[in-house]
Amino acid sequence: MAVQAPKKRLDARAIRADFPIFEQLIHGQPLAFLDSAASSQKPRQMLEEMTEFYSTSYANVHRGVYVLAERATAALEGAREKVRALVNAPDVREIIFVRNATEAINLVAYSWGLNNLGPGDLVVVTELEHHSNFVPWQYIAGRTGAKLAMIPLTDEGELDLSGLDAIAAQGQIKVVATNQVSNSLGTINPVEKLVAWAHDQGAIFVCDAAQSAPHMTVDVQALGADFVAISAHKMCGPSGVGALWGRTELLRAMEPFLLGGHMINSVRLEKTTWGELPHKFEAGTAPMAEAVGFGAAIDYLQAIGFDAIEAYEHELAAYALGRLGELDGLTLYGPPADRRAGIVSFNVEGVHPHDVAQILDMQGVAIRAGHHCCQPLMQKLGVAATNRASFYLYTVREEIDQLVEGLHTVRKVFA
Ligand code: 7TS
Repeated sequence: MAVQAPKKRLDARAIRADFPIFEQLIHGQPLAFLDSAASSQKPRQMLEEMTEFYSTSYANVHRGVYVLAERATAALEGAREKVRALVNAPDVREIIFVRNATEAINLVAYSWGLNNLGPGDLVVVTELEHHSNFVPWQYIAGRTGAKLAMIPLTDEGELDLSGLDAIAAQGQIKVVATNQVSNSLGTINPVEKLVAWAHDQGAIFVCDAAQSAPHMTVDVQALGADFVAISAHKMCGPSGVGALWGRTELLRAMEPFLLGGHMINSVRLEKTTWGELPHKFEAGTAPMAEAVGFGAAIDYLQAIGFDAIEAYEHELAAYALGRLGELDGLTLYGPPADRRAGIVSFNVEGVHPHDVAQILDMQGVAIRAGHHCCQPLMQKLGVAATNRASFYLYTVREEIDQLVEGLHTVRKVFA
């Protein structure tokens, strides 16, 4: 994907000063936090807005007629509008607050899948999926008698679209579910192409945008997808909240996912009827303060600009791949820098990823080691685990240098 020069360049050092986490030393070293794909750090602006909400405007929403309840409701609904604008959804009622991207995908798999899948149907995912966009589909396919098919990967860690016709010949494709950016390899997937293919088959397209929405513009209308899932915690927001966007006509036709308070229209002994969108899918007390934090995080990221963030992370990925390429005995996974987001996965020959990560931790470097919730991908790569370094708008090159220094130490320790 060609990245155009951003209108304004991002100043990572200035941005970093907004993040209190970097004010400490870890094992006596500056913190090189290279695990933002798992969860991002939080800017003071977001933390302050949540504190302000708890301190001045907190009450349960939608139920009260008093001032605080009205303020809290306005804050929650204001946050919903910010999410709508973030993803350019046509209607704010199409934004459902959920706990995270995992819950968003489960909502679709259960509420849409249970009523729309059956024997002879095909659910298509990819070898590159996070378990969150694999296991729910595998399970619901199993429950309904549908089959699960996978789009395979090339050796460079990109989706191999040459076999799409062969997949389509296996059954009636009803769902295509893929991520936009891979959390393991950083691969940027050709989602628009896959959406067009899914629609040609008469299928819906579910986009897991957990790793794209934090780093690039995600426009649901431009994408053409039917559902999009995001998590706030990966994009400078708090944990415990995420959003599902879905098309009105699909959401209206779906059964609810969770049942209880707030999601009803009327409850009688004989029958309960469901509330309007988005409430039908928001049973129970909403993640109010979390939504406010999510909104503040969106404001923060938009003020910097997603074009600038994306371009900066491409530079970091290229820098990291270059520096890691200097090391002997290191295997790098995934596509070249110009076709990946700010994520690099690698293995050090003869050293288990957990040992690598532990030695790096002693030097203040935080990376992830494991299967990254992508066991089908690990199987394809022929490894049990990898090391993964991932970047965000506050990442500076010195952190990548610190990683490379740390890897030299790993090599010495295990020589
Ligand atoms: N989809 C992708 C592509 C992800 O990377 C993740 C989380 C999820 C879905 C699930 O998000 P959640 O907020 O519901 O947990 N990825 C990672 C990771 O790479 N390391 O820890 C979590």
